[in-house]
Amino acid sequence: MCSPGRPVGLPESSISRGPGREARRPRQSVSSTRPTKGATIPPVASAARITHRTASKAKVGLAGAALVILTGCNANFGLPASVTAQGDEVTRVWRIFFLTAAGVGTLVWGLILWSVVRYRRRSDELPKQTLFHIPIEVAYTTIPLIIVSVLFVVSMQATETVNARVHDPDVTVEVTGFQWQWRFNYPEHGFDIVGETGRPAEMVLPQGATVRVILSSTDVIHAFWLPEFMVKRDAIPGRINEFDMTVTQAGTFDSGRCVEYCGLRHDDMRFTIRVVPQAEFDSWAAGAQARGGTP
Ligand SMILES: [Cu+2]
Repeated sequence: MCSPGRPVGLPESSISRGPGREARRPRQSVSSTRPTKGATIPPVASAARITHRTASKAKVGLAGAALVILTGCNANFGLPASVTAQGDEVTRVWRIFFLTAAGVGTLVWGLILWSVVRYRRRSDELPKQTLFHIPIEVAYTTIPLIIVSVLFVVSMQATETVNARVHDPDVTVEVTGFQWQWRFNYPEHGFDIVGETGRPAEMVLPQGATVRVILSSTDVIHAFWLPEFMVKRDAIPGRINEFDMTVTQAGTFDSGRCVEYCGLRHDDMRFTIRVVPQAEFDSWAAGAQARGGTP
């Protein structure tokens, strides 16, 4: 925490070792910068104007930075609106992390700006040099530890919530990635939806249902991702990844894609998830079953 020694180039007598043991370096004799006889010395009012101008510039800079940050973010600080219960949890954690980072960043930038303005060079006299300030060292060690510990607990709780699986899901979909599309199998209904180039696969789900996704791959590693659902898992040959999604909002979400580079036509691996009311899902499933699945 403490680093013994003294700043390079400073005599021992110029270093303060904390409150009560301060020592100032004697004023240096720099004859070349002293005003010569007859030179004009700036009046006090002029110095005050310069200080005021510097403070105004700092305020304008801070306001500009805040404007850029605020206008670049929505209420979720850049995340899309979630349509799953798991996504809501991810959004909650993201907000906590974002606000914590913004608070720390504001404090650090504020202290830097304050130091630059408050301790700007006024003369050739070196400012007070301080070592071994125990209260400050304890503060800047313990406060980050507390922040990181709290964020760790928040992350662990969210991970458990997102990874939790219900005993009896409403719908099960076996998702298989292959070069260069996706297969969505509905084992309870007995049909497959298989995508192909130019006709991406579409998964249809009932609104409000908890959906068990059983994810795998037949060839190389792919990754299943759809921003609004906030799930991103690898599809690995020979392995099964299982997770639940509780879909809370209806709509058509067509930005699903593979997010693990899997070959030259990786960008063909798009898919859509359409969330519909339960009755509409039932009739869609009956129709797909009758025609034997795809399309
Ligand atoms: Cu891919």
